[in-house]
Amino acid sequence: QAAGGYTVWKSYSEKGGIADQLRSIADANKDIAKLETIGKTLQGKDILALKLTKLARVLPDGVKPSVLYSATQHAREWIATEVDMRLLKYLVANKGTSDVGRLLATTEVWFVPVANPDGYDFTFTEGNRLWRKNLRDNDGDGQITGNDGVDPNRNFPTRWGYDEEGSSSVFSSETYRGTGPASEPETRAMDGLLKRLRFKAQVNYHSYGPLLLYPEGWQVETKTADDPVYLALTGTDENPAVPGFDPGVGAELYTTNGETTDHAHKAYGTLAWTPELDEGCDGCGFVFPDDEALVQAEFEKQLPFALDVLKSAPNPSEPVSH
Ligand code: 0X9
Ligand code: ZN
Repeated sequence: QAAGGYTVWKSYSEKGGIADQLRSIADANKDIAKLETIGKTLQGKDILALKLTKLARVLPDGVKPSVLYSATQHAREWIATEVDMRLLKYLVANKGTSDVGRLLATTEVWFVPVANPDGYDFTFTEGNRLWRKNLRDNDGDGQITGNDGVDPNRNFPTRWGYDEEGSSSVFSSETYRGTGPASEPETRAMDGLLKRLRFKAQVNYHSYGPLLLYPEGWQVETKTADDPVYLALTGTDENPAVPGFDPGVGAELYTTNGETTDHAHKAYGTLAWTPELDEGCDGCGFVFPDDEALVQAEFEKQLPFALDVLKSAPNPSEPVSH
């Protein structure tokens, strides 16, 4: 895998990359970490999920209230993976403190820092920095071109293919939905985890915003908008849970169907958010700067909301907010 040359960014599969980092964290923290493969990509890469909780390897999965922090369904949204990894590293580093210790005693914290490893690695190769989708060879010509890839955030079963506005039937579209619900192995891996764990909450990091979106995304007229639990954790326009972020129902931005958080919410009753992280500079868009201080600042900005969601997981009807 061609990669390297960056200060901050690491591909999934390079030496010392995200997959290696997840393996090292799990090996070095056997008391609180368990790594598992939740599926394989089209190219056969392991899609890794890490469970962080006290007695991670002794207790069965899902015995405590569980929260999933997932990232980078869209290959080019590198800041999402970095924020997710820094949250994991923060909890590990602070496992001995009373605050984090209590969270690890009472909840399970799950991480899928790269939901689309094939696509993510592809963006580290020359000329492919802005690739979004997975690496499905739609037209079967044996190469990856503009006709290829399925949007992992349009391939979920809930409202899959509901209309042509919220996803596309055209191979070359950035929102191509695939040939059927959960046609992609990356979707089945994530859906399998969502179904098995029935998470209290999912935070599915994307970029770029700054926005803090929640279901439902397929149409504007949904009652989720008035759900007091969503409102309490998301905050208001005046006082958003993430400073400077615009909170709202996903569909108000634009409609989507077959989208992950709609599926988590509708199929499994999970409270689910899509933070659209900052671009890092005016006009940077999907290319967040390779700058340690800016990346760390973005993580620190996200941390209070991420922790509020975790603290609220045991009793979501009485949400905690910082
Ligand atoms: O289009 C998406 O999948 C997400 N935006 S991104 O720029 N990261 O691709 C937004 C999904 C959130 N839901 C809705 N907007 N309905
Ligand atoms: Zn995205």
